[in-house]
Amino acid sequence: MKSRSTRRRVALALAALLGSTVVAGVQVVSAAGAGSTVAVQYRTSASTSTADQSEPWLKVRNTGSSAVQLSQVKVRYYFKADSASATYRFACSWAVKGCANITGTFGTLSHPTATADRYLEIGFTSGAGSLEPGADTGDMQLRFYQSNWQPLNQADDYSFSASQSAYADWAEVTAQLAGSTVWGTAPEGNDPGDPTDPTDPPGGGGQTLFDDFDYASSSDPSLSAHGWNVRSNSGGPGVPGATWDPSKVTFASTSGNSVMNLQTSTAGSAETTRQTEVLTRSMKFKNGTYAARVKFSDAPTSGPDGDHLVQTFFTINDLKAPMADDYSEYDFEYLPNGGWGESGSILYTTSWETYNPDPWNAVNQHTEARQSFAGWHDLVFTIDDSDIKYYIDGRLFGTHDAQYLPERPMSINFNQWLIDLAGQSSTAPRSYDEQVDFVLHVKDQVLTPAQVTAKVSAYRAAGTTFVDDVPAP
Ligand SMILES: [Ca+2]
Ligand SMILES: [Ca+2]
Ligand SMILES: [Ca+2]
Repeated sequence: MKSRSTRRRVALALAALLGSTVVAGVQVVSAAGAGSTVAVQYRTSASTSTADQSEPWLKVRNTGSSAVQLSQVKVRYYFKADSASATYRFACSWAVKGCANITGTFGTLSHPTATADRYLEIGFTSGAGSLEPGADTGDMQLRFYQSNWQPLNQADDYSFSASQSAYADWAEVTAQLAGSTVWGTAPEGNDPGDPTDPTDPPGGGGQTLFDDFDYASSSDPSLSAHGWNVRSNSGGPGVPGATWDPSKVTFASTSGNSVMNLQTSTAGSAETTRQTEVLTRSMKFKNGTYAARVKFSDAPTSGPDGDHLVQTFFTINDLKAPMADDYSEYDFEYLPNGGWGESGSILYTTSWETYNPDPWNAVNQHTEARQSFAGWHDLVFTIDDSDIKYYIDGRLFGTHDAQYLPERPMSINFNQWLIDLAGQSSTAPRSYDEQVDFVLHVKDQVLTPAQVTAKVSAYRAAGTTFVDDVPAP
């Protein structure tokens, strides 16, 4: 174990947020109460046996006696794939609750039948809100199609009915509420809540956040609907008086893959310094696997080099009191130009028990490498009940001890900021980029880096750019 007293605090980023309205936006979702249940209505607007796309339109209705948080509801529509290798894409044409609040992912049944070997699972983000007793979601005009745009055969699909031209209760789809099946009949042997289902992970967990960062801009409503906050409130870490600028978080696509860019710039003064941060609004992430593909850079995109830049991927919660032991933080921090007393490129991974802001006292364990990490890297860390492991590009980078395990859930964050303005004294403008391709979290499961890669590949093959079924704490 080492403590570094020279380090400034990434933690201050969240400490500053806690004073703002952001925390008020954190969803508090209780488990579904007794007597909570829903019904699902179905109709289709594509009734032909062979169609360019399947159009299952759905409504979810609260038939219980207490309010239902839609983020706890999952609806499955079962179908027979057109071939073993067929992949499908989900789309939402229109929905009363807002298409940005509706997710669609595809799964494979563990016990395929003559009419079903796949399913489309519809979920809701926290932005979809709740349903009072008797209320329904209104129209959800959904569709899915083969990724290669070849026609699909609906006649052999378990949940399909050509004659269902108006909404009515439909038991050939299932609904889960907080993990329990409360509506419909799954194809035999495939009840989504069946504890013997071999696709259910042993020991629980497995709920996943995956985001390929496919957005138009930092003000894209989907970005917020998917739970992200692009920071604008002032405060640490970094140069005192610097601006956290949401407009410097941008998105660009190459070969169909969208990448998020965090740009940090300065012309040598606090007034001209622009820092960037993107973080989940919810602190709901604790044990499990965390992964991101991140591009670090050693040089500015323009202007003179040398600033004490920090490029990061980390999880964190709030320090409730100096040295409170239920504080938790896990960092990848890359300093391309040194800082914190270092003179060259250095990468830190750091696991925190707690700290005292004043006088500064850090209780943490870290692993460091003094070399360039410019370019794309697969960053993974895992947290279970015994230790914290950090991996870079599939190679174990550091293992940290059980005394640094988290006590409470955290947010997931990316930021890029300047430790100080001492690395380059010029007043010429310069700017630096940190890019993020995707982020993945799998709750309560330790995945190998190869399993992370396979999971991301599977989401991409299915056309899924976002999913989040990690329950609120
Ligand atoms: Ca079919
Ligand atoms: Ca991406
Ligand atoms: Ca702690």
